[in-house]
Amino acid sequence: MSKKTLIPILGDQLSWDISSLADQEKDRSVLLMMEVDAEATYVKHHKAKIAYIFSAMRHHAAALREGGWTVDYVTLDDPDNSGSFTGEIARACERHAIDSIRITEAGEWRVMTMIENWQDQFDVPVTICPDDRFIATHQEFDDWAEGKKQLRMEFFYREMRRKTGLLLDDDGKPEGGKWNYDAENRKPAQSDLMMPKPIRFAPDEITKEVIEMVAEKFADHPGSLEHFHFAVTREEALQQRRQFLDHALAQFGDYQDAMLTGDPFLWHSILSPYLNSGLLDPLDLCQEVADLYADGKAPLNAAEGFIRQIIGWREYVRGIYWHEGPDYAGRNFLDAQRPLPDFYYTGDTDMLCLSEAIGQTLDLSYAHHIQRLMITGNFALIAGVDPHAVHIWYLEVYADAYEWVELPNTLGMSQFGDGGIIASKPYASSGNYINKMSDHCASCRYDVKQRMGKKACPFNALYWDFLARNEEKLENNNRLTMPYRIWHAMDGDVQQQLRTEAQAFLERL
Ligand code: FAD
Ligand code: DLZ
Ligand code: SF4
Repeated sequence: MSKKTLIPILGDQLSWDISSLADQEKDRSVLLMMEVDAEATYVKHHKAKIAYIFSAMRHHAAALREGGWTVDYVTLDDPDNSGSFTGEIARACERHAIDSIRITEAGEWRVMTMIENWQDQFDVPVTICPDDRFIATHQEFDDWAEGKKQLRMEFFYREMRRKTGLLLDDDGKPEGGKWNYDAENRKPAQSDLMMPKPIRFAPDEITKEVIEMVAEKFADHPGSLEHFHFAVTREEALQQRRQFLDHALAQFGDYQDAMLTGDPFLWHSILSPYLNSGLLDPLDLCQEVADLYADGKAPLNAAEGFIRQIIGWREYVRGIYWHEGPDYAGRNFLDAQRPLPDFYYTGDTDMLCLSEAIGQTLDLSYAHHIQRLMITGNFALIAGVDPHAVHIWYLEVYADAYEWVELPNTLGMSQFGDGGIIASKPYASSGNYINKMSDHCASCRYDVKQRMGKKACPFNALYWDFLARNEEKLENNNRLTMPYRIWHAMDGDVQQQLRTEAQAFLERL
């Protein structure tokens, strides 16, 4: 019997044209897909995230089989399941006559280390294929970063615009004359019954079975399965993509930073789980957005803003993750040590902005960017929570969270743990910003205008306390000159009182 190539397809490699399958012969290949306990529990992923990944994996395996591939699929409840990727490769090597292993690189240092050991462990050649679902290769990012003092997303993004040709005119200049229209994308929103809603996909038999299994096996994990709404096939993900492009994209720019009580989605795309697990292709999506702009169906600030999130931010954070190395996860520039407050796992807090963001996260495994950055992230930052604990929470609770994308966003952008590689200043703010961009404060038990006293919004004293607490490390940041000037101009008694109130609040947490 001729030997075959074993091709493991990981849970975030659910793309029909994944690089490990390129040029492979179907009758010379065995594809291996494995639901393993170690991946579900190395952090306590949200129940709906696990159900999404397992169901999407099962549907993808069926599609691959229909396409003529041989797929060996190990379910979590298989009594012989060893519980880990490496254990399952070992078992697959026994089940099949294998002469080589071929895999697309993983999205995490942890898993890459496992894969790099397989050649020695199993004594077969292992080919690791680059993940070509991204626009920039690791080498391109490293070349761009080489010798630069600051690695600002904006300049990397322009390179990606040039590389893809997206939103460039015939002379290679940016459409409309500017690279970035972010200044137009900061409008607060008002509740509107006509607002688009993402499609809720009713669970089919496969999804129902997975949900039942996850409910039983991961009962102690955070989050609910009651509101499961994800697409689990490429066809369904394409339907959500259509829904967004036809009904939300045009307003995406204007209201990108807005927040509304009771509305978890606004004009966001809700496409990140599908982009990150491979059901949708990022470049193809951006090309359609650029075409809609060219056809007059989407304004430039929306099209540019959306494309920037994907070929700018998404590519940039991936570049940073691999460029900075595995020690990035342990950085803690501000030496913040506080444990994460319990209410991040219950939503049980009387600060309305936080209970909204955390409540919908536990229900839906989703929050949009500005909630992650300016509500849950901002609070953890100004309260001085250990950035590693914050990182674990974000990795657990969001359906789109894989370390390559989550870690730089959380530890770098949101918690300033890398000392300013990603963010030129900490994303710290008082209640004022939240009041400007949301309708939460109007219904909150706290008064956002008060800095001190029982009714005062806790974000206010915490913000000043954060600046004072970290003055030595932050005072020379020229983007903080103004806030420090205001702090120093305050009466000493007021300063003292703000700090005392912040401390008292933190002790009660
Ligand atoms: P939209 O607002 O519709 O944006 C469109 C797409 O742009 C997204 O689907 C996503 O693919 C991409 N995008 C937007 N912003 C970013 C960004 N900063 N980094 C990477 N891609 C971006 N995104 C993840 O995909 N996974 C994560 O684990 C993750 N963790 C985050 C943690 C923190 C603390 C913060 C501040 C942001 C994080 N983000 C993460 C980025 C962003 O919040 C999500 O991509 C977005 O909320 C997903 O919802 P959406 O698809 O509706 O996005
Ligand atoms: C996140 C996740 C989970 C919860 N479970 C699995 C799994 O059982 N099998 C699998 O192949 N992948 C899973 N994943 C995604 C992997 O953790 C992901 O592929 C790695 O983090 C590498 O990016
Ligand atoms: Fe949040 Fe403060 Fe506004 Fe309440 S008043 S919603 S705690 S920012």
